Amino acid sequence: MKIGITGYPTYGGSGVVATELGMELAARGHEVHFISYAMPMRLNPTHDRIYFHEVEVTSYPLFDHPPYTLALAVKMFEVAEAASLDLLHVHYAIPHSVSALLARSMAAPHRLPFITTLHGTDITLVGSDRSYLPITRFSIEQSDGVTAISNYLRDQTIKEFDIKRPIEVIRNFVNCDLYCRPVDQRRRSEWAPHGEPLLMHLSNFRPVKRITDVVEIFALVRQKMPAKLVLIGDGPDRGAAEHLVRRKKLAADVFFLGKQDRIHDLLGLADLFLLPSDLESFGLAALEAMACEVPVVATNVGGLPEVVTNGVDGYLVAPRDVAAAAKFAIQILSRADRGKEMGKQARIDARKKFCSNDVIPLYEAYYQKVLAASSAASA
Ligand code: GMT
Repeated sequence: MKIGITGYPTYGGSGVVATELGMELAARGHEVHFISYAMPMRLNPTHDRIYFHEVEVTSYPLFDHPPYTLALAVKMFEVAEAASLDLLHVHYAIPHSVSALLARSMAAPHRLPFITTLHGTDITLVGSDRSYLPITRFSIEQSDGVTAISNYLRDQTIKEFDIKRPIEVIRNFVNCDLYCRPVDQRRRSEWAPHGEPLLMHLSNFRPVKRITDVVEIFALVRQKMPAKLVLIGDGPDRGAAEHLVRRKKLAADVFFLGKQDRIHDLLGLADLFLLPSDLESFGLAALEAMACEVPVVATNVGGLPEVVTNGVDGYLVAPRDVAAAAKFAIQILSRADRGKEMGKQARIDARKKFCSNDVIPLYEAYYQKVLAASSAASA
């Protein structure tokens, strides 16, 4: 198949899923065209079947806000024509779904079906904001196919937007060959030179991720045992987290790595992964840690219970309950094996449901179903 993929190229789960999906599809023989305003992070165009098309948004003195949605629609249409795309697959409804809808109309009478994958804040925050709700609902209803990354998100979409059409759940995935515990653990000593327990967090540091709670949890752990914390990513709450680290006199124990490309080389160095978000529709970072044999302490919200099994491969606590999160972190890190057994179980659970080898064929089958329905409709 020839597939056009659009997502946010910046640091964030939906962009990561869009990029990894494109690379997996290319590895399976499909031709993949990424269409976006910048080269997606994590895109490693190792296949000659991967193309990147940059959307340039022309500015004009009249435009306070250059119309990216329109420029994207035009680029989608042009790429679809030039490369004879079979379909468009957009990640994150706003504004990608609306651009795809325009591109499909422009392409008529040629068929250009589009699939929208919902990721989370496009529904739970941005999409349900009154100013965006009607157009988000419209573009979901108009899509030729809609998928959600968890049961939670599907149910939430149907409820919030009163959606009548079917939404297919295709869960997020991880490449289980790439994401595994590295045999060579020497890099740990950069942060934990005396073999201290190592806690890790990875996100885009947005308020919903509760980065300051990560620091608070770590501070409680640190009162009980020597330990180190590695924070990967960047975003609006980094300053607040750095300030809290200094206030708690933890600067020698906490490392801010900023944005990193090769996450799979880092996650497997940790003993424990923290994800105390206020909300996660899925929690991709938790899954990536689990695949690397790292147990997770996360919050019991959204789609996280579909990823982490409480008491088996990690623990789930109420949002903002830093004391409970710290209690479980200390419990795991005080064990003789420092959570290694739980980590092994985490990988087993990740492999059971979320390996790309199993999930990518579900997307391929869904593409075929949407293509068949679209050609039947036009016949
Ligand atoms: O909030 C984020 O992390 C960004 C957001 C995105 O769309 O980039 O993430 C959402 O999509 C991820 C990939 O499907 C999910 O793993 C995250 O749980 C989800 N974030 C939220 O629901 C807050």
